[in-house]
Amino acid sequence: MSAAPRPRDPHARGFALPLVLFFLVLLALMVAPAAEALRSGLKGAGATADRVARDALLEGAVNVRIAELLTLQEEQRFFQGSWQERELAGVRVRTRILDLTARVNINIATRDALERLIAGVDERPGVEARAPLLAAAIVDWRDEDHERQPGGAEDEDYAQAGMTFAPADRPFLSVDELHMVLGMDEGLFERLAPYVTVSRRRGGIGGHAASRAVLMTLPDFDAAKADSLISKRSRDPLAPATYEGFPFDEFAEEAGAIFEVAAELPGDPASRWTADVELVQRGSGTAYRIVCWRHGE
Ligand SMILES: [Ca+2]
Repeated sequence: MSAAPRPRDPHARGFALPLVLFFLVLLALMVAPAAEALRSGLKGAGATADRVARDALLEGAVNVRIAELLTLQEEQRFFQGSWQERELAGVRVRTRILDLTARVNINIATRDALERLIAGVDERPGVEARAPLLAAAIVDWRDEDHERQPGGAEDEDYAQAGMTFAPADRPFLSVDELHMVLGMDEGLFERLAPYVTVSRRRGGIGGHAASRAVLMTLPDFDAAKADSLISKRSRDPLAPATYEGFPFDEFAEEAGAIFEVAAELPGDPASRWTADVELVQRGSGTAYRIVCWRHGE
């Protein structure tokens, strides 16, 4: 069900803004030495010091974008994950914010949804046979029981495959944990990772930010419907994301509340720092919680 609208304090933003501006100034002071170190190339200081300075700058850039998120009302938080380039303390950085309802929660998605996602992102031959098996193995990894899903994999299958570990039988703790699922290979993991998350508490998909592959995990959604919605969205990103009465509201109760915020140096995706961030309404203000940090592409 859609979340009930929360009462708003008309002074909430006015109260929060000075605090956020103070936070931004503080961050600028924190990232300035890192930026100066990067600009000067840390001559003679070595690669490790360079990396520390770069990481401090990029973590600062992520925090700046989080601070900006806090200044927005919930209905203003439309972020589809497009990269923006900007200067931070004299260094060019790229940042992006993505509403995580654009990603499939692998801890809650149904076997059918996982199968549709895998079939949609893996274009290699044999995917029709591979997708249902892997979707079942993902569900077996996270479910508490040892009953094999049709085509799935439980303890004995891992043992037979020569693995020294068995399914965790609890929710995935990270997207990287998908690597351990029987049948997962690096090629598929790399195709799948940009479309999945473990940071959300609920399972739905948000119509205003989800990509084509993710929209097509929804029941009764096909390529034509997904393309139609994406085209409508590109004409007016702030329009309510609906498609012929499809009840996105019921699926996306977390929309505008949980985000992936990333920063990297231009042309260097390996430098990327990413935080999954949950915003929580607290009284007249907005609090936030960083669910996890990740480094790398
Ligand atoms: Ca299991």
